[in-house]
Amino acid sequence: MKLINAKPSPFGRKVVIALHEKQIPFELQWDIPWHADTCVGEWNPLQQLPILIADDGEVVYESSYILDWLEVRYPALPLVPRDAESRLTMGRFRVLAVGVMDAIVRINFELARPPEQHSQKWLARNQRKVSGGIREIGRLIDGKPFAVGGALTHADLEVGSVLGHLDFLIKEIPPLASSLLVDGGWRSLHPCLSDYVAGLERRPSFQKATREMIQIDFQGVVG
Ligand SMILES: N[C@@H](CCC(=O)N[C@@H](CS)C(=O)NCC(=O)O)C(=O)O
Repeated sequence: MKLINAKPSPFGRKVVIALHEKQIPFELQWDIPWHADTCVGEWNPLQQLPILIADDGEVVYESSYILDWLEVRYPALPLVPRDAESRLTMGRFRVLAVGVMDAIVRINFELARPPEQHSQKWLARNQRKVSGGIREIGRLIDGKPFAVGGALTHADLEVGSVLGHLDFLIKEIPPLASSLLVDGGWRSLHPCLSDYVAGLERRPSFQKATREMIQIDFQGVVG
């Protein structure tokens, strides 16, 4: 199967981690969805990466849905708990992680506009979502090594791909740093978060899912 992915996408990273955890061989193709020569329109009506193309030609997009699809088609080495209550808890982590990442994307594009067009109200609203979501993730994890039960699940992939991305974003996209350091930054929002993320990042699957910053013309997208 082939994964079309963007650098340095946290959305793509969770899919890469799932593929490694489930020991599914795959080919990686890089694309820049923000640039005019992107291939996304060919495969995904929503024009976003990651996109997974199965060996039989089936095209699957939207990172959380790709995780679900992989679990159904490749049930070995499961990343979803069996009991329904645990699956519901897993879904709550997904909601929080996706909500935080979506708010970060909105902040990023707001800041890509000329400074005189920045809406401080909109930035503050989205910063509250980032801090609130991360604080709640920390409260729910509360010192445990895994978000749900005693093993790695989609909840850890969802949360880990976002929290594990924050230091990277602060370093690589300087305009984002001040928004992501509001309230003292993600580590200050709950005392358990640093250790939780460090534990995930030690896993071979997370280490193999490396990140690299590339030049992206965000201004060109919103300008
Ligand atoms: N909800 C989507 C978000 C994916 C996403 O935003 N991908 C970025 C690359 S990191 C993208 O392709 N953006 C292009 C666009 O939104 O037009 C998912 O989870 O797959």
